[in-house]
Amino acid sequence: MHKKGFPKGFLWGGATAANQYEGAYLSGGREAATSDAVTAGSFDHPRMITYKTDDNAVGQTERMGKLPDGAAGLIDPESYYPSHAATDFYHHYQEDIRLFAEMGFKSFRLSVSWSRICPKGTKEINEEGLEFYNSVFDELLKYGIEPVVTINHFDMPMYLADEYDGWSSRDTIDNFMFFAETILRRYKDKVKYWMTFNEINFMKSWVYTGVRNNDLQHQYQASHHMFLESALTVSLAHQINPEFKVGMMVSYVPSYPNTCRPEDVMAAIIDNREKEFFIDVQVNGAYPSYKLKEFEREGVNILKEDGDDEILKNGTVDYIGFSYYMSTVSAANKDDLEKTGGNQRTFAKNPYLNASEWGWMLDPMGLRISLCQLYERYHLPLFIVENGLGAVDSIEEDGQIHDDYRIDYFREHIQAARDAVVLDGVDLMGYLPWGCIDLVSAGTGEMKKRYGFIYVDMNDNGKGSLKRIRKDSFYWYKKVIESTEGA
Ligand code: BGP
Repeated sequence: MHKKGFPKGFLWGGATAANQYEGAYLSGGREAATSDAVTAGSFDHPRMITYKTDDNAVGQTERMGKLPDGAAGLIDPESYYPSHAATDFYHHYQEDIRLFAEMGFKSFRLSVSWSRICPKGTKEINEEGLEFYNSVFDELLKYGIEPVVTINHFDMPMYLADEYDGWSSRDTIDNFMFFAETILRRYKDKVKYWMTFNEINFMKSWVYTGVRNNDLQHQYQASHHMFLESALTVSLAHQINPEFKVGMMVSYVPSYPNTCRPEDVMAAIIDNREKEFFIDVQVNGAYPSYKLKEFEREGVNILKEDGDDEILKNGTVDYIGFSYYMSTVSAANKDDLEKTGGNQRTFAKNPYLNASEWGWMLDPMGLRISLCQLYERYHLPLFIVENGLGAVDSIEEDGQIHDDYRIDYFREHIQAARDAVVLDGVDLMGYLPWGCIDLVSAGTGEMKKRYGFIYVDMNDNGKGSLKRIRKDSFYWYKKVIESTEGA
C-alpha cells in the first residue's frame, strides 16, 4: 500500500461514452442509433426525442416528439441534435489521448458504439468501425493507458429499436451477442477491463433500451434479456481470455432515511433495492426474494426459457462498477420530502447538504457510505467509473478556466474514497471521473453543463471551434495522480 493510501496499480483516469463524446454519427459506415434522435435541452426545457412514434408511446422522462410531416428519417430539420458532432472524439482522439497521458492517466473508460460496429445491430460487420477503435486502443496503449470498455452505453442501433422493439425482444440477445463476441475477440490482446451495460438500472428510457412500451411487464422483461446478455458475455469473455475482468455498472444513489422513525428506515431499504436488485442478479446470479414478491404483487410475469437460470448462475461478474454523483432521502410519507434535481430523474433534498447548479445533492461522505455498503454486501472489488461535478465554466480574461469549485469537489470525493480504502478496507480498483473532457450531457442534452478537466469550445447551439483548453483542475488532477502513484 502506498503512503497516500491507494493501492499500487490503482486505475486513475477518466470516463466518457460514445453517444456523448464521439460524434461523426453517420461517418465511417456508422448508421443511426436511438441516441441520435435526442435534441438539445436545458434545465427548464427538457430535451426531446424525435421519433416516428405512435401516440401510445408513453412513460418517457422526455417528451416523445412526433416528426413533422415530410421530415426525413428520424431527424427534424428544425431541431439541433448535439450528439451528432458531440465533442468529436472521432477526429480528435490522438490529441485527446495525448492530453490524458499528460495528466498521467493509467486508464480511460470509453464505450463502443454498437451501430459503428454493426450498423443495423444485426450480424453484419462494418470493418471501418472496428478499425477506428483499434486505432484508439493502440493510441492508448502507446502511452501505457489501460482501456476500460463499456460494451453498451445508452444507445441501440435504430433498426433494432424499430424492428424488434429493442430489449423487449429475445432476438436482441442474439444480435447483441454477435456484437459483443466480435469486439471481445478482436480486441482480446488490447483490452482487459470490460463492462456490459452502463447504468443498467435506468430502464425507463427508450433511448437506452429501445423499448417503446415501458410498463412494468415490458421493463422487467427487457431487464431479464439484458441480465442474460450480461451473463452470457461474462462467460464467453472468460473463455476467450481468462485474464479478462468483466464488470457490471449501476448508478448508485444511496438513500438515507428521512428520520429515525422505523417507517422511514424501511422506506430507505425499499428505495435502495431499486439499484440493489440489478447488482443482486448480476453478482449472485439469481433474482432476489424481495423482487419475486414484488412481481407477484404487481402481476409481472417474466417469460423465461429453459436454461435461463443456469445462464445467470454461470455468468456472474468479476467486479462492480458504479457511478456516484449524489445521495437522496426516503420517507414513508413522500409529502415529507422536498424535490430536487438529480441523475436522470428528480430526487429528494437533504437539508444537510449543498446542491450543484442542477440541484444534485453534493455528498462526499455518501461516496464512502456507498463503498462500504457495496463492499460489505457483495465482497467484490469495486470500481468508481463515474463521479464528477456538472457546472458552468467560463473562460476568464486570461484565456483560462479557473474551476476551483471542481477542484474542491474532487478533493473531497477522493478523500472519501481514500477513507473507504484505508479506514474501511474496501477493495477499490480505480477512480474514473466522468466526462474528463467536456462532452454532451446525457440527462439534458446540454454542453453548458461541463464535467471536464479539459474544456472543449462548443456551445449549446453547436457553435464552437472544438479547441481543447486545459482547465485549472487539469493541473490539479495531474498532481493528485503523480503524488498517489504506487512506489
Ligand atoms: C450518468 C451517465 C453518463 C453521464 C452522467 C452525468 O447517468 O452514465 O452518461 O452523462 O450520468 O449525467 P448528465 O450528463 O445528465 O449530467
